[in-house]
Amino acid sequence: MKKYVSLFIYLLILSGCTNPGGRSWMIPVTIDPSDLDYTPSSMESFEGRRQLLSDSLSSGYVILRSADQGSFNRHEFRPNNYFYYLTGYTARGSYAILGPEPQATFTLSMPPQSIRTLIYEGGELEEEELMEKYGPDRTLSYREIRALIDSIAKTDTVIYMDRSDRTFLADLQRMAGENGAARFRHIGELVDELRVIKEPMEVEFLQKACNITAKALTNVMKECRPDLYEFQIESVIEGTFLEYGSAMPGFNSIVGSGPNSTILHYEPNTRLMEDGDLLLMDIGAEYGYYTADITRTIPVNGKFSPEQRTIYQLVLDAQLAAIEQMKPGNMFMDGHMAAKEVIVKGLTELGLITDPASPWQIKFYILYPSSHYLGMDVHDVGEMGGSFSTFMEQTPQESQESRVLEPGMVLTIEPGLYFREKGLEQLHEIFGDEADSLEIAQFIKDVGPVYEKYMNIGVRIEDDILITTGGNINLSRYAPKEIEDIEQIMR
Ligand SMILES: [Mn+2]
Repeated sequence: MKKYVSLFIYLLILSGCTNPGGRSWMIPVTIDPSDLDYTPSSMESFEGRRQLLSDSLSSGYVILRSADQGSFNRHEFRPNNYFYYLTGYTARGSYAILGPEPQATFTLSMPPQSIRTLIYEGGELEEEELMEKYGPDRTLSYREIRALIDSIAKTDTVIYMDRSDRTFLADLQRMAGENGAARFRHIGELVDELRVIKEPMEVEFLQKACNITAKALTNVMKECRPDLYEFQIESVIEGTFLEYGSAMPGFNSIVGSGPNSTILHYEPNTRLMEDGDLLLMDIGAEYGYYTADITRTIPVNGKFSPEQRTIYQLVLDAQLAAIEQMKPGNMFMDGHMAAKEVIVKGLTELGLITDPASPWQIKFYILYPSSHYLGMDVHDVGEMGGSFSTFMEQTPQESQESRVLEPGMVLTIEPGLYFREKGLEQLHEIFGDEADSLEIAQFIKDVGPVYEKYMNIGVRIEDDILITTGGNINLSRYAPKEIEDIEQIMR
């Protein structure tokens, strides 16, 4: 029976059903950690990835380890993304080596075991089970694989490893010694392109991560009221994640109210919320090592003020225009450009921009490119066809040099507007090189009285979009974002 339920959900995803479930906001999320089980079909996926990799690994080795520096600031242990992507194995303190053709081999090490680890962490798989489940050509003990890595590092071969794992890089360099000629290159060169196009299994994890996150957001909408602390909202969010089997957030939850809603990466979450505040939540549950990244902005007291409503609707219109552009054949930055056009027009009509052709006036409000890839990393790996600064300088009229969208990509779209209290005062400092001070002074004089009305309003609306052959599917469609829906749930 369960098989058919998940089949049905999958068909729903494939058919691009965007009905958010009607007025009751039924979010299809179940407590079912068995969907994380490592099965023969997931084993095929991991095998397929290693096969693709070995095709491009002409000579040289891939050496990865399951734990990295970055894991230490997580709430719970999780394996290194590259290690997991290629092995499916999640034990702490394990190594994988992929050797070059013709005798391409996949070596996996048993994690170090002692009576102490048995007592504190429990036992790991026996060698036989490891072989059967993860399909390495051979397994080695921790000591044996360290010795093998040491001997490979001392040759003059190319070694692909995760260069963001600084500790392991230093470790390898030390093994190579002063005369070592081994060249350490980033594994991303071989793997990032594979990670850009998501397989059905990856999409299912992302969909579930999004559904759990949507559930958390609607729970907040029901619980939110003035005189709660931001961390109490954070506890509703992360409590919901845990409730549905998400071990931890994919990144630190941003829960900013009032003035904090204007701080892009606000994280302390310690303020007492007041009547009349907006609350901005940029959050993501992680499921099966894939993370959602959804932002919703709501009125703390359940009803948008006229000023909040104006800015909110403008950002929402921009976001909807952007999502329409997210289809195969269009460019990675087309969504951002569409959002930018709507926002610049809206701000001009409101009297917040005096010259819609002025690059610095636009950059004063539009602070970042609105899209990034999403996957195992919240800012997932992969070539976007341009850099932050080139994307920021482009105008909608200019030819866009970002990358063509393809089915299977998952990217976010997150336009926002932030009226920092001291925003206008900072103009000379930010744009002193681009605009002359008389021009800036005139802008402050013209815009100041309007800007004041919107002070401390920060609005960001972020969805996670899967590009399909026919267009796109909004994976975060179950998180309400229309004004009337939010106000109805908060009533
Ligand atoms: Mn994001």
